[in-house]
Amino acid sequence: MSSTTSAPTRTIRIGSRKSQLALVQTYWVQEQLKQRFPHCNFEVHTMSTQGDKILDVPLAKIGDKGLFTKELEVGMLNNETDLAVHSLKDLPTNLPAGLMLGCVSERENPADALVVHEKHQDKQLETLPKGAIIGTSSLRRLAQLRHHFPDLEFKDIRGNLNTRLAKLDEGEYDGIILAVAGLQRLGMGDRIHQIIAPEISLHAVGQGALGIECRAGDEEILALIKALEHTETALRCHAERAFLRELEGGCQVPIGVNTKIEGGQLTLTGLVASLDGQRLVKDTVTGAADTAETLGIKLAHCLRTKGANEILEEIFAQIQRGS
Ligand code: DPM
Repeated sequence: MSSTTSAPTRTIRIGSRKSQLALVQTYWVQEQLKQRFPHCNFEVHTMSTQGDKILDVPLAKIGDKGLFTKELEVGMLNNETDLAVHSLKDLPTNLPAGLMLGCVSERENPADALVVHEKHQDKQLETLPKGAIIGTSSLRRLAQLRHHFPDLEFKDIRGNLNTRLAKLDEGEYDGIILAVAGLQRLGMGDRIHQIIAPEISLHAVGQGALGIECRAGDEEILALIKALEHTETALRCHAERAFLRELEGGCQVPIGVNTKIEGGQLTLTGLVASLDGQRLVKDTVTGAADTAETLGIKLAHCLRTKGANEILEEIFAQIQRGS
């Protein structure tokens, strides 16, 4: 007869997509959790999502809700995994019943970057030749860049980061637009040629931060993942997500944001753009940082009265027609 006094090692199962970027992010979370909770065992379970399988269709036409997250969510609801690590910008603002956003980690630079073909090493967005082809499949980037640089051409691009960079290097594009955070996490920060200023292009909601999702009310898991939360990033992202949720925009509409917190005050700037870049509706609100969600909702209402409604309705109709 043997008895043991130490508690059995608890195994926590972390769901992740299989892409290189997703795995880098998930291993980072796993390592952070291991350091803080050495008595637990953290196991990574990889899964493919719809967004990983459909590579030949422009993102905006597939429909957006949960493209990169659904399979990971099913895993948690079926009790096969306990938490899931996402790029926060890919996590829909309305989560399935039974799940919650349990943690927002510290944000990296949320801006977008221009990466150019080697023949344009001395150029910037402002100085690329007329007709230069820029690769992006983000409607948000497309609309804002078209607005500021009407002489550039834009072409869809899909695939993971390495595939996109290869297409650029082979000469299919003169430049491509990627998130600074993604390039940096993959150790490819040296490919960043120009960081795009917020005056030119506002970033996506949640860009640069990781979101950890778990079962709603799973206090044991929440206590673990809350240890990785970065309060300032969380407040900023809660304001951004409330703004997007209130506009009922999925992740594939031309909606951009920018946030900062100074002296307890949160400033949120948001924009809705028409696809041709002709119309940009933009405004800014400021208020106490602990009222983040209220600020997001307030900004959404401001933009609606300034014409955002009309633009969004047009875009949903255009996407449905498949144009
Ligand atoms: C979402 C968009 C894109 C990703 C749309 C947007 C970019 C698609 C494209 C919602 N998700 O930003 O307006 O350009 O074709 C994605 C990336 C990252 C997370 C890559 C990227 C890394 C950065 C981060 C794809 N999701 O934006 O270059 O963690 O914020």
